[in-house]
Amino acid sequence: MATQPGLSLVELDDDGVDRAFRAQVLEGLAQEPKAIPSRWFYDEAGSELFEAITRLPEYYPTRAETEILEQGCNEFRRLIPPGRAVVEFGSGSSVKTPLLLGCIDPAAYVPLDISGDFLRAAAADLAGKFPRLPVHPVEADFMKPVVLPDEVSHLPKLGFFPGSTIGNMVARTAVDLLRSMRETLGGDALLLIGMDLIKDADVLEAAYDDGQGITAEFNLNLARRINRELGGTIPLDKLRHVARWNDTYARIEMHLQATEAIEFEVSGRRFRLEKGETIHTENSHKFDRRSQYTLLLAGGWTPVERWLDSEERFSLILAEATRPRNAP
Ligand code: AVJ
Repeated sequence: MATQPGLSLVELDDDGVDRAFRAQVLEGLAQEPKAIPSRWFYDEAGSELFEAITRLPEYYPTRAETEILEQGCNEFRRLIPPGRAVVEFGSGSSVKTPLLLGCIDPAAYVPLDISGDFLRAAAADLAGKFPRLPVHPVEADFMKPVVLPDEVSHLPKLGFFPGSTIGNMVARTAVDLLRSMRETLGGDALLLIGMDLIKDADVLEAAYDDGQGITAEFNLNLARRINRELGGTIPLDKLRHVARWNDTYARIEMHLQATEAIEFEVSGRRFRLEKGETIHTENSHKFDRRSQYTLLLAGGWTPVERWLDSEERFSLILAEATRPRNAP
């Protein structure tokens, strides 16, 4: 079922608690090994902490991707025809989105986000920078196919999914998302997607465990949010931030690890962590060219061009919706 415009997305229960948040936290803490989806990092404090992460010396992805967007303008213009509706998955960054829009002569800009507040702020910011560009924000869960506004239904689309957010998903979920993007954007669409690259484990682990402890705060903020919104009693001082490279799955994993055995409550239910046990809070998959191509092709997108930053740490890929045809 495609998301319809105008429906409220965040369902609250009688106590004003986000139903999906409570359900996923309780389910994730009851499971072994314990895990909570990383989407719940991004409350207001979490979003501000992520902004601070993007400015850290160790966290290269934002700077590397911005460099590609700055350097690639002429090539984007050559490969992306004018007159497209740019559909951004996520509410948009004040730096990256204008770089792209300023390059390619789009006909409209459609930011998609589940959070109406972030969405309206980003849309207003953008409208100020491009006063003649029609902006149509859509409050939607982009993990599902989205019905785009009538005003852009006749326009060919360019999907924009920067930041290597695709890396937060395991392959099955990433492929589901790519396929649903193709459904949202149409058979004549293009997709410009950012994907972080495999590199030395030391460099990756430092990017997710910085010297100032901002990423640790970002991770711990999830436990703080659980305590505040779900009546939790998690002892924050007995959890430590862990970021480790999992070479088998080519991903950085973030965990919250108990420094001693702890017991706590969430929404009236009791949980226990043994000393050293963790709650897995995030995957950030890293790619090489082959794994990128496999993932995109599995999701119905054929790569057209691929750019790296000058230090070859990050990549941006342009792909086109794969046309149905016979293959051997
Ligand atoms: C916003 C999902 C791309 O995985 O690098 C940064 C989030 N987590 N530091 C990433 C994040 C810890 C980030 N993404």
